[in-house]
Amino acid sequence: MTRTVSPLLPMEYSQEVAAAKARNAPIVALESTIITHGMPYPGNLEMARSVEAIIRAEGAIPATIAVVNGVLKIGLENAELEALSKTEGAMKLSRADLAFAIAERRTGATTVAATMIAAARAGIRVFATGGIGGVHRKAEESFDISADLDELARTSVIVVCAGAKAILDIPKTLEVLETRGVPVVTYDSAKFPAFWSRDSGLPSPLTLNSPAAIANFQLVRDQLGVDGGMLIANPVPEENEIPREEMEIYINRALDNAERDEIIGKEVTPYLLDTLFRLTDGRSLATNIALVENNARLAAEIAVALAD
Ligand code: PSU
Ligand code: MN
Repeated sequence: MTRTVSPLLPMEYSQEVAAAKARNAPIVALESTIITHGMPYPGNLEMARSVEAIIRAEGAIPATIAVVNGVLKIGLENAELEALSKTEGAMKLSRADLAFAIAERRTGATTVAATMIAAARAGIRVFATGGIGGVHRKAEESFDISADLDELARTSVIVVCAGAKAILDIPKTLEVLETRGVPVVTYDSAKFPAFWSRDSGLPSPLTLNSPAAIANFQLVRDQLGVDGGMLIANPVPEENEIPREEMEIYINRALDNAERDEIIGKEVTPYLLDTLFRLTDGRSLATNIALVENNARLAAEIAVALAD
């Protein structure tokens, strides 16, 4: 499906991404909410830089996506990345408000949903992140279901993550993905991973064991005319894992705090992530960085395989 887009959209490629597009090189998109709302400074900047370096080492080009003063950036120059990592009060942008930030010349970080929209618009097919948003625990009362899930259903980008955080209701998250026709493929394991831990206790709907097999699956979806995204779950490396039982104690405390402080809407996820970093004394941050790096590597391999 092709869409007509305004030639006036203020969208800019970084020098590196523009060059990669010109020679049809593999590109991996990266989100920026993880930088502004997902991790504290300076760990966020270290993570963002090392993830970009890993993608380059695998033979692909990184494109960190954000809105800076109303310009949709596809790839950030070094100084822009550093500035964003220190920005306080950046908007957290999803499908509902990505265009708002551009129209109103604001600065904002893109969530998984908004990054997918921008990546598709820029012709980038693969995207690496840490964890996706999903169905929150007690969603039957709060109705809190991330727009990431709907975006996965409608926008044709491959999203590589480490599963879903147990701050979410993982069974309900998988149910919604199934209903909306999103393939959930765990890399090299039959178990769906839960971010800090390699096993959520749930089987993975699908499993594939190589980047080439993932690229081939996507090719067949294209040939069939099945659009929409695909979720690749990449289990955190064993040496960086934090056991599920241990995290559950902290998660319950973070959820209690969120309820007590009456946190709602898009504040919920950043609040929970921040509380968990503090409760685990930064240990969850080290794991978080390791798993994003691991996802960047796999995403780059998939992008290279798709280009072949
Ligand atoms: N989950 C994580 N880390 C993150 C996020 C989610 O483990 O950084 C961020 C991502 O940008 C994701 C967004 O797209 O939070 C989801 O927010 P919400 O639940 O408000 O849709
Ligand atoms: Mn939400």
